[in-house]
Amino acid sequence: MRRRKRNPNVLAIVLAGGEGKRLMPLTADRAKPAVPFGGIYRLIDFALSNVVNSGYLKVVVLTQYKSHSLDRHISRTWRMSNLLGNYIAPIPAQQRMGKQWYMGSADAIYQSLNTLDDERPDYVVVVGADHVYRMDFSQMVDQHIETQAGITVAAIRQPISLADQFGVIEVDEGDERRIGRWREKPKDAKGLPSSPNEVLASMGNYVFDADVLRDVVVADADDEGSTHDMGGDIVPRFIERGDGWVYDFAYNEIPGATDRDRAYWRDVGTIDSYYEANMDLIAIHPIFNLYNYDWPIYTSDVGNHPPAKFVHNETGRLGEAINSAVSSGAVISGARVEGSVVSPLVRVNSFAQVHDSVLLDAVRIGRKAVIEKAILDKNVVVEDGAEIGVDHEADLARGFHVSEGGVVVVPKNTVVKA
Ligand code: ADQ
Repeated sequence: MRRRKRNPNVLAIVLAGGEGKRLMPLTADRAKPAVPFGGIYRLIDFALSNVVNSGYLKVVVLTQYKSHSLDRHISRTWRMSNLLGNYIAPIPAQQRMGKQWYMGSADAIYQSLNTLDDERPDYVVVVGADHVYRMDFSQMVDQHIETQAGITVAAIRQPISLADQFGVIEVDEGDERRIGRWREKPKDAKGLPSSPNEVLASMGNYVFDADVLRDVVVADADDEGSTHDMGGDIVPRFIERGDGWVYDFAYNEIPGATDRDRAYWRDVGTIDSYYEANMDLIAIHPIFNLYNYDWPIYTSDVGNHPPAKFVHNETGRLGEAINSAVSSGAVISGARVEGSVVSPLVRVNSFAQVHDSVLLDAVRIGRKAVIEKAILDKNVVVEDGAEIGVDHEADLARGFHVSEGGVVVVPKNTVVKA
């Protein structure tokens, strides 16, 4: 029997190399985990906050694709943070083991195995960096230790229509915590016996014994048929030998969280899901509550900005924002903002209207402009009187992206003419 320890020594590995193709154009020149979210955050802040709030101090972040803004954010917000100590280290692809960059996520771990030698953990928690949620990973580690699993995979119920985006788990008939069958992104998933319109989906978070993880990624690196992907190649190795266990996210306990809040998990993989997750933050009774200080979501990459300001203009027209989150340094002057997320340093000028939109840093909205259901990336300038999201034909003709759900995305630095 393998040796098990109490008060385990845990290393967290955050996989942050994702390209995020389906989030284009927001990922045109930043890695998906670096995509700004909720005004002042980047997507990776949720995974890292969960790691830190779970009590883990040794954290490595594996970066790769367009990692410049991600590295800058990690060093500004996380590595230098007094609160968290100096334990969070971004590790870029270093070509340690071969000539190429990381191939898949398993290769990223293989090429970083030296951190296991340095840190000598008993257990390794591997998590993605692309999701918005709160999770206490120590509860999953406790279960992993109790069941003596080879791998423990965190899972959540998701609509069957999304099955082809996830690793889909069928549990063992005899034991609902043991994985009977695993399929990575199946096109023809079967629903759960108790709920035919849902599947049990992997959240992309795993726990391993450190020595087991080392053995499995080394074996995978030698396997020429492998795509070196955690979900596609590593998990199936454990399922084949009946050694994969599921941690049901429904049991995740979070201090200070409502039931709805603690069950919240969004894979913001597409423009529509990214948009909806932003909207969830500003619901009157927030669907995901950023104001829970018992499990804070950390970020500090917000700069040294003055407070947000709302002023009326020369004609007495109010500058107002309702059902919205407005970040510091923003000025809303004689304009109306409704149902929107407004990032630092945004300016909205007189008689403009912004509805149901997400404005990233330093966006400028000119006088009498109209913005409806749109995401404006950093530094977009909307000239006086221009309209976005009002006529999708016109939006497409100007080269903007219009999502399936009708969200218009305007790429970084674009100047939008009237
Ligand atoms: P995907 O998210 O499609 O599915 P992937 O693209 O490998 O899988 O991304 C997983 C995580 O690894 C992300 O955080 C990403 O940023 C990161 N990543 C990807 N390639 C990397 C690389 N080469 N180096 C470093 N980091 C990398 C996965 C699982 C599914 C599961 C979903 C949950 O494969 O089984 O259901 O996550 O969203």
